[in-house]
Amino acid sequence: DLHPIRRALLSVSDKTGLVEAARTLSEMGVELVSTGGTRKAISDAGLPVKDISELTGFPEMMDGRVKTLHPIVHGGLLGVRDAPEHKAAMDEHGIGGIDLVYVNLYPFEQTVASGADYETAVENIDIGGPAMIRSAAKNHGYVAVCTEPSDVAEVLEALKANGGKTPLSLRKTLAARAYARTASYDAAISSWFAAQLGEEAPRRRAFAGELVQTMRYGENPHQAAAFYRDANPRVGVATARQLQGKELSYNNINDTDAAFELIAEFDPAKAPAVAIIKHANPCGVATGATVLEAYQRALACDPVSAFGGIIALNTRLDAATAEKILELFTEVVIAPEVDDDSAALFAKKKNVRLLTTGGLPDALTPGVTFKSVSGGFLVQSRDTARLTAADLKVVTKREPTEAEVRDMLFAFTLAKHVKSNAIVYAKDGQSLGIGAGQMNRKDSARIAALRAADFNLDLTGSACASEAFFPFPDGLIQAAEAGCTAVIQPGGSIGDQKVIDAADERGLAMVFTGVRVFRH
Ligand code: 93A
Repeated sequence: DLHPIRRALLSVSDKTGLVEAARTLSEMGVELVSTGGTRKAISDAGLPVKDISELTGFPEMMDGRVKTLHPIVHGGLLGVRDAPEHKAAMDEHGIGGIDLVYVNLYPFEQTVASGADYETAVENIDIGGPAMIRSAAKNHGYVAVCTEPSDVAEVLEALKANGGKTPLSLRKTLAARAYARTASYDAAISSWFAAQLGEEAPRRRAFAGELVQTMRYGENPHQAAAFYRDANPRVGVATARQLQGKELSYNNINDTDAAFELIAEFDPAKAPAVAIIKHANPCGVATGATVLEAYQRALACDPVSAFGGIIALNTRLDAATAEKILELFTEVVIAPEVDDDSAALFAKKKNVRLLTTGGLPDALTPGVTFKSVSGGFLVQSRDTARLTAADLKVVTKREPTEAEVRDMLFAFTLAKHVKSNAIVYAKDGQSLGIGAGQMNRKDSARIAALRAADFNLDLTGSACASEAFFPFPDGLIQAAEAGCTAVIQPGGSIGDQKVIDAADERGLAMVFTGVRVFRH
């Protein structure tokens, strides 16, 4: 199972630690072969190294696009040393075996992240590098493949421990890592292309994430968990900076994401807005003249559920608000920015996690969402539905007032972020009752009204949003009895006429959106 390393091929974009590794290999009597820039770095350090052109008899050409794509290289990587036929081919064509490959790729991910133009991104798609990595990994029976400095360190250690040879077990581990690297590299390229095409439909593209954090546990303590960031992440919980507090848990991240995605619906240029989230559902959302007022109005919706919640702001956290927030037990606070005074106040409560994002995600940016199912996962484009007054179709005899239209749009925006079946009562930019996750719409309407009553919130003249159509009048009647005067819902049920009649009988104004915003 032990295989000696006589010849190593080094071709790296990131040259950190290269010379040290090359020196150690050289001292062990390993022959070094390299591509242009890598060879120069090694020979500049005074170490013997052959240029790959000497092996292939071809110069690097086409701006380096073709430098290692040659049978001399790939034969040397793929040849099965113990197979007589392979050996004969190697001898006949003067192909020498290559026993170690160290390749790190053109930095496609970093290039794209730095906002490079299209041509630069394309030029940074490495072809020869992944080809060598994949050839070497396939032939792991004889070849050790490294794609990171830590891989090289492991190989060097193994060489020292085994008299210049690598064990098969290590070569297998390295091969598994190598294919993970080429897979995530190609996935990054694929998703970049999809983004270039403005392709909303998540069909026929690959996905990959970069590991951000492994957690002590998942949704429950007996479940293992990890957190990955997209290859091209947008502003959000995956790119947020944690200023203080305990490590984020799986549930923290899930809830913080729900909170921040919701609050990003509200333009800070129009008004400060605050959302409080529990179990990925909002328990209070409001705008206000100040951040503090927005927070207090959000909290008023359900101060009981807010205990242990997640708070998201669409604007900078100020000291007055920070002080109020800290009166309550809160798991996470996330905001685009935090002023120094608030940071100082938070520092006194070390356990509260405080995150800043530097901005708000654009709620309309195309993207994808995932959901796991047994044996697979579902992928869909993210819900970027956004309605304006012009999208609403009045279906009742009574037209809504301007204030009712504003309340309805606000309530429907919240309903998009509440687990189905969702009913939201709201007025003047404040949620007054939220009914989430019930198996029938009438119960959601009832629970939303019960909550409002619990906290002495008056639903008279409020708007009611339903994220999907009312199949029967019962849910709407429930809302009318609670005091709502305006109803917003998608429409489209065969029961629509009955629901419209029930609204007319009660003097309600009702609009259809034509857009459903389920969330499960
Ligand atoms: O342009 S390539 O796709 N064509 C090749 O034949 C090739 N061979 C190695 N890119 C190629 N490489 C890459 O060059 C390696 O993956 C590595 O990232 C880089 C090292 O180039 P240099 O040694 O000139 O700095």
